[in-house]
Amino acid sequence: MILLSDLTAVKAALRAQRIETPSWAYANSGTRFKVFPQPGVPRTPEEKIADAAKVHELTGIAPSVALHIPWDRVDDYGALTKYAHDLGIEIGAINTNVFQDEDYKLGSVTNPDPRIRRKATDQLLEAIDIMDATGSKDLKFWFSDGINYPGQDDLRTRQDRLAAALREAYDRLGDDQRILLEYKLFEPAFYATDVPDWGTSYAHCVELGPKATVCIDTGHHAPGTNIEFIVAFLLRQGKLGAFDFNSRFYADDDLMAGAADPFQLFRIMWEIVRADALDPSYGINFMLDQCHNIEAKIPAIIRSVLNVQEATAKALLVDKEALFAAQQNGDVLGANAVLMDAYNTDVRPLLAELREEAGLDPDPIAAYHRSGYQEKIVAERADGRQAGWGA
Ligand code: AOS
Ligand code: ZN
Ligand code: ZN
Repeated sequence: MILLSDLTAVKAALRAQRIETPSWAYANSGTRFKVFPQPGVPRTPEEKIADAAKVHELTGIAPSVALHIPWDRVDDYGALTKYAHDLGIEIGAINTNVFQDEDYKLGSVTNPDPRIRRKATDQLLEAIDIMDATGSKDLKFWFSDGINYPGQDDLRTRQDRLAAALREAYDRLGDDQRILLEYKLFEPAFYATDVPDWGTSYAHCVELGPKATVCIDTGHHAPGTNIEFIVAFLLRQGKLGAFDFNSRFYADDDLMAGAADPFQLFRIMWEIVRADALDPSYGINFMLDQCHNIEAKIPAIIRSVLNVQEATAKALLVDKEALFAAQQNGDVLGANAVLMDAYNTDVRPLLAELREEAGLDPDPIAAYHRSGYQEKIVAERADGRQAGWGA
């Protein structure tokens, strides 16, 4: 039973929610088998930012866009930041791409060749210069580094090389900047990845210090992994910095967040709500990391934002007192029922009302289709190119 006063608090929490969209999700990207190009996709970082601003305009809760360097490299980051601000959004996390250069065949920061390690580390430092110029607070590292065969390189030495590069980057961070260290079980390395799991990321972050936290990409685990346990554990340690939300059926599928398993997304958001970690002041960056290969990109990103918002609304509706009481009493079925009641609530009318109260269209996807924006970008952006994979 939800009281009116509770509903006011739920709405306030939802109004404060922030989700960051990734620049690369607006561009052409897909699988290694085929990238299906779409008309109207952005050709420049500015056009990606414009699309992100459109998503924010329609949803009201996506006021920042993550950049990926060098995909989004420009000459003047101050001007790019001003361009974003003029459109009503911020530059979010700076992602470093140390996986698409020929030199990185055997790794970037863990490469056996010190020259290549230097080059990769310099790229990490360049990203901090970009943070200084854009006002971005988050430096996100995902290293594709790893090996394909037993014996190919020394597992332990590679950890030492990784730690050295991370240390150099960490020591260069400003007071209000931090590292988000993402992990991934496999791909492109198939035998051993250098940061394969949350434990490895967590240990490096602890070694580095308070300005290093873990980024959980929801698609980066072995099938069946209990991701909400990882969320709860890292929250308790104060080491959860960010999410890369997407969904998957098999591996790193990068599908729309909440599409494959909305219940999992709800369980994750419940741990966030349970820890009072939803508000932006807590410091978690709720990002999307997706590739839209066959579906229209901007509507897919809007759908993902709405899916995260729906999961959050359901998590906020969990009757905490009833849940904790049932848990304390050992009432297994009762406790589970409290959680399921919240999950099974249709929150769409509540969210439509919330949007109307904020002066937004209650149906952001329909509003996008009516807006004429898609027709405009298709007409203006002939020669849309692949700004992500294979660029
Ligand atoms: C790669 O699998 C990771 O999810 C990274 O976050 C990566 O930087 C991003 O997907 C863009 O390729
Ligand atoms: Zn990711
Ligand atoms: Zn990924």
